Amino acid sequence: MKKRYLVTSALPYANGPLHIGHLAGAYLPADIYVRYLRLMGKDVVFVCGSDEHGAAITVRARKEGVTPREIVDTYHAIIRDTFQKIGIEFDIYHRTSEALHHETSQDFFRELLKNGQFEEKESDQYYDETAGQFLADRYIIGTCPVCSNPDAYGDQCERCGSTLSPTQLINPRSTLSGAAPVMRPTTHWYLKLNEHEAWLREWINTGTAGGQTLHDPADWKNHVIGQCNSWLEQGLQPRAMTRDLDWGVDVPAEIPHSAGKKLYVWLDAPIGYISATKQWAADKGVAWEPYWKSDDTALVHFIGKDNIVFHCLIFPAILKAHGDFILPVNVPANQFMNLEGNKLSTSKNWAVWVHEYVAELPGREDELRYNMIKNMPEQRDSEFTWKGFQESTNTELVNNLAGFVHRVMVLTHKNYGGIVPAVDQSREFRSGWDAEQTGTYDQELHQLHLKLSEMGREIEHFNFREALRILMEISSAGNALLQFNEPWKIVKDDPELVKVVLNLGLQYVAVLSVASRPFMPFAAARLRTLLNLPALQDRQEWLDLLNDLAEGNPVLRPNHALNPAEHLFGRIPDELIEAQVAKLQAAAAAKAAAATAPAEPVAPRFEALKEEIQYDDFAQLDIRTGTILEASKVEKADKLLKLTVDLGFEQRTIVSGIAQHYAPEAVVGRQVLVLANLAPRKMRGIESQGMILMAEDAEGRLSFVSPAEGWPNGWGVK
Ligand code: B3M
Ligand code: ZN
Repeated sequence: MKKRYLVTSALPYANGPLHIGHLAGAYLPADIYVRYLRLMGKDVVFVCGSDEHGAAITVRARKEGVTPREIVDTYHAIIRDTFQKIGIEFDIYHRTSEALHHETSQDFFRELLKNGQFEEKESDQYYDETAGQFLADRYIIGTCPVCSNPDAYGDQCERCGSTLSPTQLINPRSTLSGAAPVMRPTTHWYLKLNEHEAWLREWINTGTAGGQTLHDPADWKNHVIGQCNSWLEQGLQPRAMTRDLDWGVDVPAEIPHSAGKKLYVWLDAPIGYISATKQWAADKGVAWEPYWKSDDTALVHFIGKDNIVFHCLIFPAILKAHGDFILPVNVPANQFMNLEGNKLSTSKNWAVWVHEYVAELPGREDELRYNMIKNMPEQRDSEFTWKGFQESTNTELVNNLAGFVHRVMVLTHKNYGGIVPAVDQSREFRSGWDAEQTGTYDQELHQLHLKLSEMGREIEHFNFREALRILMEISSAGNALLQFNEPWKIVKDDPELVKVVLNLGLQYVAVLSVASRPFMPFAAARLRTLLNLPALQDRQEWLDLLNDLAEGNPVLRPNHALNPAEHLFGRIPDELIEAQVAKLQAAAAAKAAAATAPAEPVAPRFEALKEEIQYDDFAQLDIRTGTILEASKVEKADKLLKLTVDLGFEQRTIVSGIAQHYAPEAVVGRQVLVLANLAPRKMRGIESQGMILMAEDAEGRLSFVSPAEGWPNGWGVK
């Protein structure tokens, strides 16, 4: 094992809530791994955050008739709270819209450019003349050349699953205006991925890079290596790392031709892991560099299978191209989880939403976690069913685990007043691990040690299903220990044997109270309370337990007083399951009905009218016609342009928040309306003498309001 760990989970797009597929794919496995590492006393940082850029966000904003900012603010908060409620414990949950992230990814861009990693290339891309903008792949729909679906997207056909490029679409049209897009030349920066192909191939297949062995490929999942190799076989092509968009991280302003260009979301998002680490370190007052630049750190990316090439080929190429960053030691991607016989689908509303689950089944977070881990799609796709959820809860958690814990606790209270009995360690009994075998106290502790180490090894190898199985095996063996020895029958005849069996049973429970924490942190905490043991603090308690068991030391000492017995889990009744299945079907049916209904034009969301004013209030505003003579970006303020405006009788300096909508060169010569009697104010050290009037729509787009062409400057607006 390494000294230090930096663990990441894929940054969820802040364009919708989380469903169980997300949870099972990239978050639960990471959470288990991290909790285990902490219990082993490792230095580990677990980072995640919202991915707030890219077409995923702007498409959603358009659909809802709100700004991208409103979308990311809403879903960032929902997602962050959902993680917290379901017990996914990041050290930091950051966001890619933070200034620190913009700066970090811009620095990466500069460094890559400086290192000669980019080529600037002109190409023709679809442009919507009505909307006045280049079209991201998602903004173009047309007929799929493979299956003739009339509504295929520029990057993918959702009906037949083909990966497409916009030029393959038949009769393409813009989703912005409905118009047929035209081809226009545009320049972008392309990462020369072809130059990284050779070392990536070697690294993926042998774990060696630059003559150094970095990992053992046998530890990587076959499907991960397989997907990488199928990409590598096709040959890596230079890939555009910038886009013509109005939402995202700006290409640094000092770079020529950067106006209106944003970083490609798959360049900025993974760098989000680094920004998050930086923020965490700054908050803690420690250095972030060791987590990203030191060979004794293990970097592990948890993701779903649709993100494999980005994390195993493109991001490593970016890290290498930058220089002095480490590469991931593993990318244990999961496959997909299906739901009740069908693919999980946001667009069809076929999903179990985690925020709804925690609201509707409060206190049952671990039951969901348990079922997800038991069915985790580690090597192949798996399936969630409500029936299966009910069964795993009722038979495994209630009957096996909770039943065992309750029986030992109740028997100890009944016979020994809730005090751990002292035992004669030489007594033999029937072992819970094998009905045919006699056991001794020492042997049982030894067996617990073996099982606990086995669990740890499985977790270290990302075999979480297997680790959970062993956890339940310990509980089953505890039950068998009671069943085979029947302490309730012999308490009169052989009290010494009863003491041994109950004392041991309690040691099992104590082991479970530590070993269950990575999987079911809430139940683990309840177990600690039942046993009257201190809450786990992630201070190497798993490691200490291993050492104690190896030395034959019981965890609970004789005379330790327990708390009253309580049920650890409650049964899931049929009604609850039936209601959830009905809800799922109703939601999907409603969605399907809405999709086939004739499309209603989306009513724009107009702002509410402001309070009524009198003419005199208006007459106080002195609005004049003017022309912009000069324009430049304001340093370190990505929203501001500094303008010189001619008002006919004088020239004014005006700082205007339009930089994200207009490049400086595009506004020079524009005729505008100026609020000329607004009190001057300083912005970024520049005195702004007035305000340019702009129209703003629901998406936050801005437009100049101009007088008729050729109108003279300096005249009033009434
Ligand atoms: N936002 C894509 C996804 O949710 C994504 C991952 C970014 S990880 C750097 O599939
Ligand atoms: Zn198709």
